[in-house]
Amino acid sequence: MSQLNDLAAVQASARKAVAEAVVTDIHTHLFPPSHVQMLLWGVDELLTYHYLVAELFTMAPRGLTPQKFFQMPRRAQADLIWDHVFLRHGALSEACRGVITTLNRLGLDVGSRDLGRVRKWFDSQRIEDYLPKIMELAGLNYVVMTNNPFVAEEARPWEQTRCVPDCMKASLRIDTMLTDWKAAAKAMSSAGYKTKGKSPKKAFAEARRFLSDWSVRIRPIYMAASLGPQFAWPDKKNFGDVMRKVILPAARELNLPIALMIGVRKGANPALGDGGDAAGEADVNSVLNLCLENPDVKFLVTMLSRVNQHELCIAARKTGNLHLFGCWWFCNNPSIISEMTRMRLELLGANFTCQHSDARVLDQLVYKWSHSRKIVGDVLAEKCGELFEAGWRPTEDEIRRDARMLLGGAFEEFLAK
Ligand code: RAT
Ligand code: ZN
Repeated sequence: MSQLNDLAAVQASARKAVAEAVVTDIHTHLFPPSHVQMLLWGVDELLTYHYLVAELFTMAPRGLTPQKFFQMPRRAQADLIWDHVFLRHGALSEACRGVITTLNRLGLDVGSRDLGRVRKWFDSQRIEDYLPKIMELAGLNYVVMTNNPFVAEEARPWEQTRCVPDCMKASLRIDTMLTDWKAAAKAMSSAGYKTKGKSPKKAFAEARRFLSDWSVRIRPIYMAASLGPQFAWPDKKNFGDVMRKVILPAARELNLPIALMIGVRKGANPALGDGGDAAGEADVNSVLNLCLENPDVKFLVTMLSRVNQHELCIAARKTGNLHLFGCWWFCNNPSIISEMTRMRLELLGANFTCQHSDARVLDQLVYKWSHSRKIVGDVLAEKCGELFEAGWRPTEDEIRRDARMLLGGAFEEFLAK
């Protein structure tokens, strides 16, 4: 393939490469269809996304309390959000625009504001056809799920042999072990593991056996936890022992990277449920300490506070076992995605995963990826353009290779190394 010889062609090629790249979505909260009701999809689920529930309570009349809201049927909750957030106010937030983009890309007439018609259309869809349709619209090869063995409702279906489509891969969620050892020990003990005796050594060995059995059962591609801003390493007070004696040895034995999402202040307003968590600045040096102390373990890391992002890029330059991913949750907004992607490219080249969707509702894959692709395409065009002006002459293939790196290729290289 020949080198590109003018600036406009380089920039157009970068935008096209990102728009057309196959994407690997490395962190979602989706479930396989065999988990039946747990795989959320459709307009009522889109409208009651916890990002939008939180927005509703910034503008709802005082008489509408979260308690009242959560007691309502899903459709009534969706009606309230449609009315207050979309019709009575500007629908200007990223989460609102997301619903509009999704419906529009599905071919529905959102301009008419006819929620009844939209619902009718969804009622006529079948998940067997709808899942591949969404994967294709979003341009994904596969999504990584979040599979928590400590939630009984989630764990049960895995105990029967059920098939998971190739487009969904598992990750083993271990928050409970790290943040609430007592609860984890109790759950493992009810599942037949001897985690409740007097000897912590024996309990930790059993916990490793539990992880190993789950790893055989769901074949995860990494283990994952989300942690608070107080995350510290070395850690003597909180989860240090569990990390050292259970998680790190299991990561080595099972050859699984550990994904850490750091900076969430869980339950800042518990009344809002999933929408009640807040963000806090964490200590990046702790991330670096953990990686440097365990060079034989791979870490996938994302942080919630915008303030942490620059230092985190620098940490990733200091060690080969730290892979940065995604613009997580409150960072998943155009202005911040643009800033973070530009900064990461400037400090790390294409060796990071620029985004994940965190989709909880299948249909969200459509907007999360179409919005992010646009921003990442613009940033890549800018960076390729600057390199061209410096004298480099890339080929289209090279630009396509780099776009894929940002959207899943670097993740797969990291897993394989
Ligand atoms: O982004 C979200 O939907 C959050 O509620 C969390 O799920 C977070 O991403 C996590 O994985 O803990
Ligand atoms: Zn998540």
